[in-house]
Amino acid sequence: MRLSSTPVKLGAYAGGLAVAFAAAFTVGSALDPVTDTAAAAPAGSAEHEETDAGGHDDGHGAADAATPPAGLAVSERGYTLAPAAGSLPAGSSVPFAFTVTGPDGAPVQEFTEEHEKELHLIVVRRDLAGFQHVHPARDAAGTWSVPLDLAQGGSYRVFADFTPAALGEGLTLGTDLSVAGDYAPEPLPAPAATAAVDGYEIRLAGTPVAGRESELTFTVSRNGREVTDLEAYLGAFGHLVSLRTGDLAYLHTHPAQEAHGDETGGPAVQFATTFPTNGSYRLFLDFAHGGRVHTAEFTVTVGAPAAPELPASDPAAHDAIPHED
Ligand SMILES: [Cu+2]
Repeated sequence: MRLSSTPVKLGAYAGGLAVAFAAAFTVGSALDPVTDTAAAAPAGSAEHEETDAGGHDDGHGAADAATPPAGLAVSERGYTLAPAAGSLPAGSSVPFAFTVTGPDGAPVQEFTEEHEKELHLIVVRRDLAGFQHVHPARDAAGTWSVPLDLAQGGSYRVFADFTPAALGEGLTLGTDLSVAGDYAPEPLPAPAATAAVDGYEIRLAGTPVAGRESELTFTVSRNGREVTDLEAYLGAFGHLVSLRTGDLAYLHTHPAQEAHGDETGGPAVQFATTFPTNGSYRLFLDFAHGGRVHTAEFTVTVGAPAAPELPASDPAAHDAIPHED
């Protein structure tokens, strides 16, 4: 990862890009590169600074009380993520099989597609290295299978993100997967406003706060030029998975703007994400360009004391953001 040594003010720049996103986002001087390296404030402190005039969040909102973060449970609402094996040999293409069992104990056979797939599988080692976002195939008996890159040993976390047709709501279940072999845990990279992957540079702007929607803008460049022909991937120009360090609580966010077929977009992709608490998060941005999917990774500190509040002048714009899960 290439680190930006000089904080760059992106406010005016991002404001210009925002035209394409109509009025759904408040973009402007509040956007600063995410470069905070200061220690996080005590957990929960942001709750008591809630001044949103929208009135839909009393400071103990759905993000951190009524609805626990996703991905922490192997079983929820009668549905269970059941891997065929809890440990696998190391290898660069290891078959992984599992079922999702329903309230009747049988493998679920009917799913509702979300973002063009019945089930999204996210795999990451517990030290947040080795991120994979794959789409398993389901057989007639309801068993899902997909090859995983498990070349390095260690303890992996597997997240299955799906909507059982009978439930009509999305679930993300998580389970651990042990891979035998040498394990050299990687330290969490420091927070940075830029990330490099596959020859692309991605800049992140935004001011993440806990307990309510934070707007994050990723801008994709290549060879110093902004990429304006990002490709649609699974119904959007980007997919964002955020994992909380410590317990790997899971947040999956899609942009408000949908994208299909041969539509192109960029260079900016905007997300409204609700981080449940203060803390460090690892963000994984999937985007498609050149016929391939690329994943940019960022470490973000939520709740750094220096983080400015979003402007309170336009609560309607906040409420207009339609898509966040
Ligand atoms: Cu997916």
